[in-house]
Amino acid sequence: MSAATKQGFDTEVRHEPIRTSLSVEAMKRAYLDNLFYIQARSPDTATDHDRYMAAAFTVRDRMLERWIKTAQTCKNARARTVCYFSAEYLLGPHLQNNIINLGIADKVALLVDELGLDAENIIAQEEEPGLGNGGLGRLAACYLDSLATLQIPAIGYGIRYEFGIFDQRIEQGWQVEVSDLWLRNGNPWEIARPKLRFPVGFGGHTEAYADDQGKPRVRWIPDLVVNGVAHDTPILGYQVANTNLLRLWRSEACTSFDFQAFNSGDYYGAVNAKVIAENISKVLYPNDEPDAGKALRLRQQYFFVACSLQDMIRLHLEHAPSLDNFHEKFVAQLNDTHPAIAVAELMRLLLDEYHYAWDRAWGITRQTFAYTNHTLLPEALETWSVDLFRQLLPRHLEIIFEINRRFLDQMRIRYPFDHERIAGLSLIAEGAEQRVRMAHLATVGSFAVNGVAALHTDLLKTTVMKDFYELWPEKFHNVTNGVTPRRFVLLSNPALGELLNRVAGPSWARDMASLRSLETYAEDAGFHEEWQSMKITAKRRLAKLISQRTNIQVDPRSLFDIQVKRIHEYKRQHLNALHIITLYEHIKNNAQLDITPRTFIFGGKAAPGYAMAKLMIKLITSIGDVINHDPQVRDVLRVVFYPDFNVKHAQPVYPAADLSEQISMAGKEASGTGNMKFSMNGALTIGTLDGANVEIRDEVGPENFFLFGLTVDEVGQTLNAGYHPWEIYNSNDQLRGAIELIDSGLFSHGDTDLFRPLTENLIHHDPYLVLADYPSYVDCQADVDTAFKDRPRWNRMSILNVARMGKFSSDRSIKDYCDTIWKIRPTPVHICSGDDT
Ligand code: NBG
Repeated sequence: MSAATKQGFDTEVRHEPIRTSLSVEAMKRAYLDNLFYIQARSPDTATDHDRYMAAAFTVRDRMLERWIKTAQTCKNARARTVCYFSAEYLLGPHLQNNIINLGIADKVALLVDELGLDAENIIAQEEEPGLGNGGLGRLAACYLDSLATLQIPAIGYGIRYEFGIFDQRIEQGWQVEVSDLWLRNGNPWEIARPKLRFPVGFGGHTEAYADDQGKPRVRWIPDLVVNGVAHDTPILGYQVANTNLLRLWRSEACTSFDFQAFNSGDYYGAVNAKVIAENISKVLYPNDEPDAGKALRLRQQYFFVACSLQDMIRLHLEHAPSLDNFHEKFVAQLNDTHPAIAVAELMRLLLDEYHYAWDRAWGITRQTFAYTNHTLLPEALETWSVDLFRQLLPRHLEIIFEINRRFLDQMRIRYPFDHERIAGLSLIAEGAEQRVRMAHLATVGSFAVNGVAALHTDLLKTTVMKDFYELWPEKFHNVTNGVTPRRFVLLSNPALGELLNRVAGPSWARDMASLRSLETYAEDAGFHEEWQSMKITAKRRLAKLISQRTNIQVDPRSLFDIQVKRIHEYKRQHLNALHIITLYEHIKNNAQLDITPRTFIFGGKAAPGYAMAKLMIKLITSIGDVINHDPQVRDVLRVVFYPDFNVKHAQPVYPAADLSEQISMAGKEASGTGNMKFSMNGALTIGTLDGANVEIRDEVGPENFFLFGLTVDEVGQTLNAGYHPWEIYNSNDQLRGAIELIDSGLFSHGDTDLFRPLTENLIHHDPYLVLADYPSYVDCQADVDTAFKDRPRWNRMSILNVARMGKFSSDRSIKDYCDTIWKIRPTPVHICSGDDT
């Protein structure tokens, strides 16, 4: 018997039931114990935050055995493991999600009742970890949920930012950024592992030397070394025991003071190194920021990748004698190019630390990584200046140059004299300043590359990655994004969840394809009534939140027309705004008009340095100010900017939507995932043929989707033919009227200049074809108006949307990754204790 078993640490031995049992009685006692022994409070002195902490620890306790057992099971099975490398995870609050995944929601409801707790207030205490910007980070979080649910051995690796995405306040209609102090009250979900730390070097120089056998080697002598300390969060699957690991790294100075500097009286100099080291994991970069001063971001990328690879190697060498088969035990999925430096780092480790020959090292490296591309926007394709690289990561630059040299040598044989093609394939962009192309590094260093929706993957193959696709067609895959129905239906929309449990059976939440059975109710009048009452309940809930958070009163019977996502010109919130102004003018000019009352709801953050996006927010809030106070229109139109859009605030939004705005210029939105969340909750989409909209429309049927706008091909033709937005402006009275109204100062207290940068840009440049798509958008919105008046038709369309959304569960996406890219199979985990009474 091992020492651990004797001491009762072995997980096979039954734990104190109070910490593991799922019975109401045990959980009640555990909650009170935690309140007392962890928070040091009695029930009558506890604050809501104390109650939240006690509840969180009660739930967390019930996950730990599952977590430890998962690690053991996967270790014993020597299971192939996927390591998801992502600089962002937009997890959202944990408490309710874990309750749902544990399958104890009903029991918790009883407990809350028996103890007379206010569940809403307790839940509201949780600060969400906003460790991401938007879709990309949220996708990573959905994938963690599905990986655990599908029982796939997986580790999520990333950065434990001390400050996540900023909180957004709206002051006088403008966005104001407030720092996100998410850790200030403690984080009950994470377990710090102070002993699990790895050194990470920066800067310095490299040296050639001969090893014991006289072989030429290189070593890197960094001039700064920081430590990465592991912080672990358990990720529980839905109604399975499998509980995966999310391991986030926090940076720390290697020694807390430079004593020499300190003794010589340079106190500030002495703490400086500590400050520099700790800055690395200090703050998440908002995307869409201008390039300047992003050296810290490159540091962040290298920092988390270097820690993660060392951790994987440590795990591997616990069982294996060497790294020869590293790539058989691990696959590392690069979530966009942010972790692409991992390719060079693994090469460095294999060459310099483990003394592999180049070809072996390259073989292992290329079979370890797979790369997901998330954008075609040229400004979002990462490149780093060679000079910066040389300063920060001199050894990696050498390795990248060598990878490139060998790669281009092969290409010159394959494409003799095709200099243009070779320059296009090169990992280095030449020009006034040489730059490292991270997407190229990721592509050359991976065994698979994928886009995130069918259209996006096709565009990758034919545009930015064309030469690579021609070279290695078998390397390219499509994996259409998905979202987790646990958080975005069960948790966000409990009424719909219950309805679906009843008509499709409770297994729908892990088998969303089974929702097809809902189709039989599409014409059922009784079911329509239930459907509509579920929707109106969700709309009332959102209306109440809107009133509390913005002081704007909205009518739940009006059509809720919602656009929530990052604010960006390509996403075209201004197209939506122009439509609102058009309706406003119609009503002003024709009081008798029979327009379906609508509430327009916007939400989303603008990057702090993106002036145009911030002006778009100001425009929306300003339109709202005028419309919401105008007695002539306020009964028909309302405009709301719902501040600080994050996961927590998003959850009540999707269930309340009638109409989902997915109106990007075709070819620009790689996939979109909000589009899926809306549709799953019974909203109908008005959208262009962009990203996953294309597939959503294919699934739900064109008759259940409001399509408008130019296609990708038409966008190309329009731009090639020489696009002149002012011609459209001059020839379309409605459009001109709307833009003139903005310029008149009506929405800006007479200030005719405020919105000029926006309107001038539209009239003279309009890079995202807002004006070109405006007529078809307005027409399509008129169809929406008519459809909404025909309630049986609308209900039918809404039901069919939900019934046909199976494809967009992140479970399907993860299955695709497992089958086509990772070649990983489930490893089910079983636990012995934790009675289910
Ligand atoms: C975003 C795309 C979205 C897509 C998400 C997730 C980046 C770089 N890309 O369209 O803009 O849904 O990734 O794949 O954030």
